[in-house]
Amino acid sequence: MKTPVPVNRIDDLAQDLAARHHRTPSAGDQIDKAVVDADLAQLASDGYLILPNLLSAKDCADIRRAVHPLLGEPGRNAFEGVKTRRAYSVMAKTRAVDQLVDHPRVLALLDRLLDPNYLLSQLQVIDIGAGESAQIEHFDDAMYPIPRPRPALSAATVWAIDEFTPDNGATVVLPGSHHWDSQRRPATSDKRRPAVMPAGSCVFFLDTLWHGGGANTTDRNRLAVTAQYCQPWLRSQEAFALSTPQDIVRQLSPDLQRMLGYSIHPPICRGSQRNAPTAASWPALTMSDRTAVAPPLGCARPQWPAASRAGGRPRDGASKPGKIRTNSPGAQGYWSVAAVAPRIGQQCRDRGLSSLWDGRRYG
Ligand SMILES: O=C(O)CCC(=O)C(=O)O
Repeated sequence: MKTPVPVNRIDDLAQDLAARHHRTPSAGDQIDKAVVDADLAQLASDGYLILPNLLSAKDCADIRRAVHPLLGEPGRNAFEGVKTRRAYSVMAKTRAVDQLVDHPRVLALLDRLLDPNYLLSQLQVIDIGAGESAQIEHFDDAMYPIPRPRPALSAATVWAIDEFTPDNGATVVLPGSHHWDSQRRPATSDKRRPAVMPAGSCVFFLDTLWHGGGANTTDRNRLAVTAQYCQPWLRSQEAFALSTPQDIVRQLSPDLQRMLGYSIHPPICRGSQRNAPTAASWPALTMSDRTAVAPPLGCARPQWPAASRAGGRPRDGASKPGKIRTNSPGAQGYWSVAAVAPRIGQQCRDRGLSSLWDGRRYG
């Protein structure tokens, strides 16, 4: 075990207090840096890129066979798509799409765009039915209420399991729209591009990019799998730690385990009993245990002092509430967006993404 780091100043909290900042080598490490640099340059300018032919025809056929039985009823509204069927909590239901979620080419980008121990936010199968209308255009990290323009807080992949054509519901993207401010909405005059690509390819985009499922004017369905990933300090769209039984988690790659939340964001976010949770160390819980216990599974809910509930930070780990340090940047001990934004901005500049960031909005 590492020696605990001394904490004397507020800046020391950026370190690994729990001495458990587990970083397994990412499968993305195997991708040539020049390839990743080129992909990132295209993302910075257009907000999206197509990664062609990453899966074989056999991979696609296997995925098609595995996910078809998982598809539910058609959607409840025009956004979900009234002729579109989806499957949720897919991690718990099949291993057929793991190879998409931790694909090295995708992880290589995420490793540079997001902070270490980023999370899987959503994993869905989307089968756009014949005759479906175009989906309402949107951007996917809109649920995080931070003004734009700003860096993307999450990123998405949409994998073509069937070929995406201009008329079968290919995802339609609005190039450059990741730069838009919070007020701007798509106009008919804005440029749109259907993500036309062979089966086995994926479109990768920043979640600040406006897009939508395309209209399917053909007489055949369009099958896709979408995986989204978010910063490790945000709430994910799907609750994978609840929906994925631990006997399944134990079978997954280290990348998948950390992305499901078996990881920590320093100093202590998502800890369990002062440690980073590991799939190996957690007891196997039954489904009824899981529904009875709120996350984090099996941990007593800490009784924070009032100042902590008001937004301050505890002095010590999750199992040991203590006095709140009051030398935090905000007037009432809050770690405000204004306080963290310059750090986010610096990270973006370090990663060559300065064009995505206008730090003055929070200044
Ligand atoms: O199916 C697609 O191509 C995109 C779907 C989408 O953007 C969504 O449902 O949020």
